[in-house]
Amino acid sequence: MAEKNYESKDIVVLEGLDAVRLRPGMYIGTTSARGFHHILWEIVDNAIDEISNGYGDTIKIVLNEDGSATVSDNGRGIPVDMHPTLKKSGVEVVYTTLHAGGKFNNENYKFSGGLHGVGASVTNALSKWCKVTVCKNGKKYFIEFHSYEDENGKIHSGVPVAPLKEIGTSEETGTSVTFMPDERVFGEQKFSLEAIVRRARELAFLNKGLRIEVYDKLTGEDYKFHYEGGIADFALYLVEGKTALFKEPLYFSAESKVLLLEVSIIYTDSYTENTFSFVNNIPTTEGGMHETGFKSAFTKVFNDYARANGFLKEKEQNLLGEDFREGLTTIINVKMNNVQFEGQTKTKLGNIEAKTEVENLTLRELTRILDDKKNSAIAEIIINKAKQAAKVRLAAKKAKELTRAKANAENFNLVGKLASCSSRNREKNELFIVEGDSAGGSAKQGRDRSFQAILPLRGKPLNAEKKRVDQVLANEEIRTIISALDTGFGEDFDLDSLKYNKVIILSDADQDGAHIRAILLTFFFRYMRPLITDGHVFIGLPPLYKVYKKDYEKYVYSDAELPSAVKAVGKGYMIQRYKGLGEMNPEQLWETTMDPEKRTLVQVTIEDATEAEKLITTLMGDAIDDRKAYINEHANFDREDTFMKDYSKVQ
Ligand code: 1YM
Repeated sequence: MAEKNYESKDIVVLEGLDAVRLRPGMYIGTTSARGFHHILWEIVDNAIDEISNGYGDTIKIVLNEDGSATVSDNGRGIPVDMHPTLKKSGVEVVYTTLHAGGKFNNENYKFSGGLHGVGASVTNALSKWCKVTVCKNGKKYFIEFHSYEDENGKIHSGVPVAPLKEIGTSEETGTSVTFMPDERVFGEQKFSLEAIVRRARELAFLNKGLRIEVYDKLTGEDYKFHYEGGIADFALYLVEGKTALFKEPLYFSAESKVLLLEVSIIYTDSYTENTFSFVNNIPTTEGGMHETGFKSAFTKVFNDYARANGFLKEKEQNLLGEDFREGLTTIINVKMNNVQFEGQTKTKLGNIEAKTEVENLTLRELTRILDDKKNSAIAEIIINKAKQAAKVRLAAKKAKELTRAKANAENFNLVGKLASCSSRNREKNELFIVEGDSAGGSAKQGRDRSFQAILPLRGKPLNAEKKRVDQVLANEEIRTIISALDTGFGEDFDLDSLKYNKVIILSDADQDGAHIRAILLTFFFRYMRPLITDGHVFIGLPPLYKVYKKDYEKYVYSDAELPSAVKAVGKGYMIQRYKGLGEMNPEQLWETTMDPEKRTLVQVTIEDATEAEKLITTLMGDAIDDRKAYINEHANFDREDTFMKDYSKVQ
């Protein structure tokens, strides 16, 4: 791309800053953890844009001891010359004007990243102070902004303390920004190293060649990410611990007038499909036009190849998309302008043109790849796998029909297990899936039978990660769950038929309990995903201890809370430790774990689909050693086990 000169006069001004403090939610969605981190990513986005445009290669993120964060890059440095009409330096304009930036002047930016594209000024507006250093033209420049309260109690945010000032010389070029999120906006929050590292890694995968470093001054931990293979490396990362069917992912990148497309494809011997798509570095969890276009091209190219090369006989039917996608991990990375996000969580690409563009580019590129003789072995592996999947699909269909007939016959049996509730109010009804018959018995007696149903699980339900659909279905515990929920599963899953608004897993606070929980979540993740994404799945937290005296008792839900409970109960206290749910009598179970007024539920969410996917693979997949290491490292049965942390937020 031809280099364009850029000057401060090119900055387009669309709106003032004032509104941001007043309604932070309008600009960053929320002031909870997500919004708190969002203001960091706004700064990082600018650095990524600079590097994507071909200037510099490294971004450093430092978490400082005082709670502020520093982001720096080695690009050209934000323009420092005077904006002709605003009479301010480029840096000041960028940090004090909403929507300031070349981003709105398509000639200068090709495709720019960023979620809301609200820009660095929002970070400044929501910070207590913000300091920017620019190295450019052999010189070093500095400006500081602060947010202060005037004598009338009005807060003025992001105000320059002084104009941009030359403070020295420098051989280098680049921008460095340090900001302190304002606790008047965010309350007391800290940056999460884990979340930042995870996103930094993702950004390094999505932007081939980019170096991104994260350093936590408090702990001394540091991380460096750099992937020459980009999303091809991402695909390999995602299938770590699984058995890949070929070594190097299939990869292509292509460009049209409308968009830039990059795809990588790898297969494993598993039976599930994983598509991860991104638009302008943002995960499009709900898919959208780009995914639709890709899928239709993918199926067509492979069917055509299969026909042309004798893998499909004339009288044989075409294979289905789902046949080709069994065991497939795909990453689709799109960069384009004027994106429209839709869907419940605004993570679905709505631009219609993206469908045909991605479809055409994929048709062209995949055909080219398959026509290359050195890929014929891979093509054969993929087609044979799809043919096998088609066979199983037909067999599973038969098995399903059989199971349905059988399930009807066995309904009597199921009714015996499931203690259903009397109300038909789906909005209020709850289903408790309870580990073990004895806890199940207590739960049945302790519950409010008007809206709480109990399903005791006898054995461990089988591991849903490893088995094919027909095998999953053959398992009695799983079938029981499916019939109880009444939603069907897999492709047939229908959320509208769900009989319970909350599905609550109650298992013991030990290794077995964690395993059962993981198995159930894996099953829901694989075969009833909307149940999770729509927020119907919860984990119930039974207490670990009771601290009591003659006429006073207190339940304790974590080891951390124990000392304060002991203090509260006072002299002469006694402690009972609950090893399992079964040790509680019905009243206790109701009071501590089931009563909506008093209980704590952890809602299971999929915050980060790629991470969830990896976690599921590690916990449930083949690589036993990985799993052991993972469990040993993370599983802390003091309510903090990572399985819950990664999936959940406490309600
Ligand atoms: C640590 C954060 O903001 N880097 C950064 C930002 C800009 C430039 C370079 C830049 C862009 C352009 C020309 C251009 C920005 N400039 C603007 C604006 N790092 C960080 N590095 N020269 C320098 O877009 O053509 C907004 S961001 F608007 F001033 F051009």
